[in-house]
Amino acid sequence: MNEFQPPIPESEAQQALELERQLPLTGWQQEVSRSLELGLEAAASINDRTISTFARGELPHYAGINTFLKAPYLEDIWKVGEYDVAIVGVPHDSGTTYRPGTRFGPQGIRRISALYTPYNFELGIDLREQITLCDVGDIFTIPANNEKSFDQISKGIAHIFSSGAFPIIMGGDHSIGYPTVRGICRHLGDKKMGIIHFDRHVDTQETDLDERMHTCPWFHATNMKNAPAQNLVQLGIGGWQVPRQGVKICRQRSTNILTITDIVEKGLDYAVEFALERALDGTDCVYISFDIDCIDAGFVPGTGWPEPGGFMPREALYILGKIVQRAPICGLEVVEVSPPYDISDITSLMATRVICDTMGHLIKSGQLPRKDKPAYIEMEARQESIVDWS
Ligand SMILES: [Mn+2]
Repeated sequence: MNEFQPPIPESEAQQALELERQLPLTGWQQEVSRSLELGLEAAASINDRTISTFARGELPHYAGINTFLKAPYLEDIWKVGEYDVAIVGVPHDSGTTYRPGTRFGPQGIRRISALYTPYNFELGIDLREQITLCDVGDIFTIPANNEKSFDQISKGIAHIFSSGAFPIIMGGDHSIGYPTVRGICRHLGDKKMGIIHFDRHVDTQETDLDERMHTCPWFHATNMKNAPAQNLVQLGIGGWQVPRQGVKICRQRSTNILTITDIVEKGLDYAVEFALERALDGTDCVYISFDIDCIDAGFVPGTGWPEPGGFMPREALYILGKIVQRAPICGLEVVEVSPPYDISDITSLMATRVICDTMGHLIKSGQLPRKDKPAYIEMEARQESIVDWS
């Protein structure tokens, strides 16, 4: 052995230092050239000649127009299939039963996402160098009408999903979980999805306050043949806000629940195995529905129904990351961020972290960038027998 060979990396940190070396800088260089071309070269007194007069890229972080991670705003939705990942906002809070404000969730998440760079140290990935990302803006929701909003959401998500771009949905309250899943199911043909649901609440009752509210998405989603209830995994459930009528449905339909104590006592890796085993049993892909209130209320004050005793952020992020690395993921939604109740944007920041971590792990697992459209996507829309929302 050559005595000058570097030692085998022993820690994640050492590996991370090496991984960074292998990342290209092409995307960054293109961004600089584009900024100088479109935004004028900087004033003569500026020594760093990569700086432009008008901010046109990542820097400075406090400047610029707030798309998610300052990704290009894709106004022409017909071109969404040209991107690996499409971020879409669903500003909807007509399904809330206590604190509203999630209609401002997409804005809040976009705003604080400006704090992030596209590079992650531990993963050794750089979104700017490895995938194409766009922000398609928001779904046109109809305030005070859940059902019309659901139709709009399903139609929008079906369009993004069938294009082949990986859909990342920024809610919005959790009532959107039904129409987002319905949009994906339209293009699953005979294939099936498992749903992995991070939450303190079961969200499985048929109606609440006489409507399909944010306590109800999984009752309706698991009525669809593409999303069986036995493949619904519910992680972090517990506390004093779980409606008994929802618990009854979980029992009847045999959903798969772990409490925080289950996960703490049996371990995070047990939770990962449990989730993968149940969500992938007989299915072709996994949809992740991440309710920000699954995290302990101390970390996420800006949410509709905060509940103490939830996940520590690193626990939830660990489980999420392992699941994304090992399952074919068909979409992600992050819901229940309510900026009017937030403090220092920390709830929105948690949502940003969930979204960025998911993209990072999708890259690590080889699911992104998308070379081919995943086999579970059917271009031909399956006709809904229950309701036509096209
Ligand atoms: Mn919840």
